[in-house]
Amino acid sequence: MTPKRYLVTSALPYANGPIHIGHIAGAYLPADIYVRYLKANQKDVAFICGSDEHGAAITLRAKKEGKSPREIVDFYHALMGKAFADFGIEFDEYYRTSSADHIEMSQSVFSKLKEQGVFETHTTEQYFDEEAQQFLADRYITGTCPKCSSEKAYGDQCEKCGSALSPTELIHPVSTLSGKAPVLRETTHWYLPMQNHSDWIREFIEKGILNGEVHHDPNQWKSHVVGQCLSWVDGGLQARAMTRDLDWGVPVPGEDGKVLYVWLDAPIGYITNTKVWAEKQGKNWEDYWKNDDTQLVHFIGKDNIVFHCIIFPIILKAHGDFILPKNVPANEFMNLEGDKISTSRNWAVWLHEYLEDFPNRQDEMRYVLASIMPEQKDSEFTWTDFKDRVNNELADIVGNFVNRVFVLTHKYFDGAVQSAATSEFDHIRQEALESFQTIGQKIELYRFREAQSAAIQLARIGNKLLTETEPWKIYKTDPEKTGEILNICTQLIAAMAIAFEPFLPFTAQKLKAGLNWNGKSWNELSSMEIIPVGHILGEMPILFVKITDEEVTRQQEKLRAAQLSNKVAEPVKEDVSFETFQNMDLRIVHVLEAEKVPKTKKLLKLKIQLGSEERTVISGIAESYEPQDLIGKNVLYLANLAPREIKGVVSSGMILMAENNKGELSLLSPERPTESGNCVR
Ligand code: B3M
Ligand code: ZN
Repeated sequence: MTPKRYLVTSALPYANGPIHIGHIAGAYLPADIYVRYLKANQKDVAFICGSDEHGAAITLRAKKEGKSPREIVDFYHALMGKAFADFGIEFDEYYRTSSADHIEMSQSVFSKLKEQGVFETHTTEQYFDEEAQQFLADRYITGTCPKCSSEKAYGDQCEKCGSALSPTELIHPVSTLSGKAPVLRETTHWYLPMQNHSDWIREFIEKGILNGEVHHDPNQWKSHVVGQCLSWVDGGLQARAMTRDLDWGVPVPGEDGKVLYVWLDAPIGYITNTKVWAEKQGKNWEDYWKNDDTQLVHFIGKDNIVFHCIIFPIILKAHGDFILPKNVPANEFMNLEGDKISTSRNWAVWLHEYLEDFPNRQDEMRYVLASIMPEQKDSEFTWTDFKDRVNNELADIVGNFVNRVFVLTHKYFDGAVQSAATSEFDHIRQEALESFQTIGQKIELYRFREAQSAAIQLARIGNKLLTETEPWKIYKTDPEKTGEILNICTQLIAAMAIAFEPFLPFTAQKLKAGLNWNGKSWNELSSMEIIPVGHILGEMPILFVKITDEEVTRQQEKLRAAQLSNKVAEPVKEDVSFETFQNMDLRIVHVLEAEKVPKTKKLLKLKIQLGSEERTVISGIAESYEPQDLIGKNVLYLANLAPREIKGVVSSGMILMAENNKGELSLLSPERPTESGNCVR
């Protein structure tokens, strides 16, 4: 069934920081390409996004900057909206979840769910920060992950191993507000009993069946998306709280001091923002959300899969009025110069800064990001690769081809398109048409890398023709054939002007302007006779200026400088007396033996020498050192830490280590020869 209309969404970015190129490659550029293609084919499309302005992401940022949540969201909403627009990501609506429209929409969805008995209420004990007088959910609480032992797990998720967590599962929980250990207190919340929905969710994901009918083709979904969803369902769905004890968020109707869980209100933002858009357009928003002949597609990054493929679909279906997504083509992650992109570590290329540093060069970045889009697995952006792709592909292939055709046509024929009446170049026409068709097919399969590469193929075909026929050599003897070759090349440029629109919209405009031609819509291109004989070409500007080595170095240096300036040391703990310090018995000890502790990843068992005494100590350094690297070293040791039993071994004292930002450990050794057992003071 061909859809009557399309509703395309991109994840609503948190309004707590600027947009970086990882976001763009993940959820915004693929959606923009898809939508531009649909619009070029005159489809009825709504492209919906907006800022996600609730949740701990916002309030914690506000606290850090000493501002109110309102100030934070106002600032970043404006910054992100402008960066998207300047980069040519053309949403039909970019609205906000702190708006009155959204509060009304989410409250009405919540109330209907509540009336229909979709939720359960549970009174449970939850962590509470007595100093901050606040319950601690989600990012308000950190601790050790029960699954992978990462010490930086949040109350909702461990970023290291990806497990979904609840605060009470954390080992050694700590409040991110006060840094203190929290206490337990009773509170009542509305829960979504997801376990009651596992059967139909499994059928929906695995077979594409909804209410006993075919809903979508599950083979068109990416395998990593289906895999992640099924492993959630297999792991057993659980009741999940849909409300929070906070004061920033959508108020729970009729309840003081409680707001909706941000992951309940944020996806409803897609509905609010569609309604806001439709009303401005004089359209009926309900056609987009309540009609089965609408194709709903969510573009997101892989960390949002469970919310869009399991939790939100449960909400939509339980509500009863709404359609479910036909596809969720989530992307994996794009890394940057060998490391994970991170807002908190300031390891990112910020979109608004790219636009300042490279004015009017949106398409260069769009091109590179689409070329390395993490469609099936993680990928990596580096500035040297950026330079290579822009220079060798955009400038040398696309720019050079277009330039040669314009120069020659102006030189030999005063810019007039000549006739191409023979069938000598039919194979070129054929090849070009096939490439053109491939673009559409690949876009419809969400394979944007291959689609863009098919678009560039049009220029490759043209370059090859020029190289093989060398029209500049035959003009004197065969001007007719020269004219014919340039005609074919001009038709290729016209095809590029259409085909580039989804990927390189700024270049597509320049091509049309240079061709002196308004363009045609996608589906009008059925032959390679696009520009009529006798048509006069205009002037074509240089399409792509090469990226210099200096520009690359400047960007690399900028990255490292930003990361350093961002480095804020952990706050220093409260003062202690000299006596307290003196109570710690610090020594230099000699490592005699080292071996791995079986069935653990992190632990080594060391035998150390302290003067004439030998001791055993378990140390969590196995991820940073091999046992043989330690033997024979003199290291810093806390000798009077009370012995503890770890994995059945009594461990005495503790080896002291320094930790870097990546969690790698470094032993501390004396600078000059020092005997084992010597004191440190
Ligand atoms: N704001 C999470 C994120 O930015 C979240 C997406 C909401 S989509 C409804 O990764
Ligand atoms: Zn973990």
